[in-house]
Amino acid sequence: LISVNLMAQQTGVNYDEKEVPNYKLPELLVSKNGRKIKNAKRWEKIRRPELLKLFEQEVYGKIPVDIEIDDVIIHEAAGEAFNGTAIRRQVELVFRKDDLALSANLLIYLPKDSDNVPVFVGLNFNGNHTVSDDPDIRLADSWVRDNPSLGIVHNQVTEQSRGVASDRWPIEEILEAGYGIATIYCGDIDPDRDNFQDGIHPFSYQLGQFRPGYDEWGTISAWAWGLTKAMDYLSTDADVDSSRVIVFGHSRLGKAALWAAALDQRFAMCISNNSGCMGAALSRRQFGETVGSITKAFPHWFCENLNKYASREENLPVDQHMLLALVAPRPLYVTSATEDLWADPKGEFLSAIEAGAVYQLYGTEGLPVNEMPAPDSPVAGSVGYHIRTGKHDITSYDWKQFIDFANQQFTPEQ
Ligand code: GTR
Repeated sequence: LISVNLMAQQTGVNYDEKEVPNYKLPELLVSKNGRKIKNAKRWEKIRRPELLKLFEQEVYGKIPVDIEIDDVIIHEAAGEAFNGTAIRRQVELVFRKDDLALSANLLIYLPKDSDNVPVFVGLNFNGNHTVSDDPDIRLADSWVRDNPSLGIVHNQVTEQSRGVASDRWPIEEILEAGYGIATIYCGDIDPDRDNFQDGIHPFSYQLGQFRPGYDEWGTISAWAWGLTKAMDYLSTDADVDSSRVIVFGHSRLGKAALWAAALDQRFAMCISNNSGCMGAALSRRQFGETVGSITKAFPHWFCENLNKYASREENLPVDQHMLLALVAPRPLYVTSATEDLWADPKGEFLSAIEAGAVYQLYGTEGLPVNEMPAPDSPVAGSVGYHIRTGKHDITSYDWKQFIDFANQQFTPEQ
């Protein structure tokens, strides 16, 4: 708490519920020309496309070109993993345009001897080889932010970083529960730095263009695009049940997961873990991270248009409950953590509540509560939520809830 208060003093960040401004959310179920959206059909025909477009133009930036997978290189089709209980598949997705080439390396684990497997898919922060101690995972070779304590210097990983994120990836538990898991290093798609000459962005440039247009893709849109390409591959993989692919992500990668689920309705379910500002949290609350602070610290994440709303959240034509609503009617799970005030837990919860209005158009309940549940007490309808005790992170506790939620949603009712 002391450090949180200090931070608030130093930077003018608000962590006081009493200082949350009075705000009015933009109407989820009224169209641009004032029409009330009363059923799922109108939502799909009128309001959903309007909102998708607003998020494209004003927040994440539209993906300006269709880029298809040009080549699939199977480095390993069915390597033995986890003492023979699972198979490991390593697939390089290659994209080409003129003299440009980009490789996204997809690592997949599937329970051994099963078919039609539902799969969790999400990006990772520092390379596929960080998610497990498994010595056979190929090392990332794209740009990675330096981190000498992990042996990452000159923006290249070494063996030293193998398995460093394994706490966040309880792969054996996931496999035991009957799910597969697939991941790509986010930097394979677009390195997480304010540079538009690397990653996938140059594939969309006209001659003489050096950065995306003001309404074109930032890094989060690029990552979301990468997730849709993972989905392209997974839907060709005979061992995967492509009707049960769950897109998930933590923090900045949770923002990307939500945006991917909004853009691509092939994802059957979405999990947002501690995604915070410009993820699940309501921007108008201006609690913790704000549009001003995020666009200053991470100018490359969004389209340039978002800068107009720094300290002007009330002018945003959308708020983040609308992003969550774009996932409907597919199941959605949102998490917060008690010490993750920067991500505004209450704003994440309220946003999930508000999105329920669209789930109701489809005859499901959304979140079945009105009040924020106590820590470590998950609640779930077609929208699920928990606030975990602890800090900004994704833990085995979180994963256990995701698995329970997926089991619940994927089991046909008797
Ligand atoms: C923070 C950023 C958050 C969140 C987080 C993360 O620095 O302000 O929006 O994305 O990084 O990705 O861990």
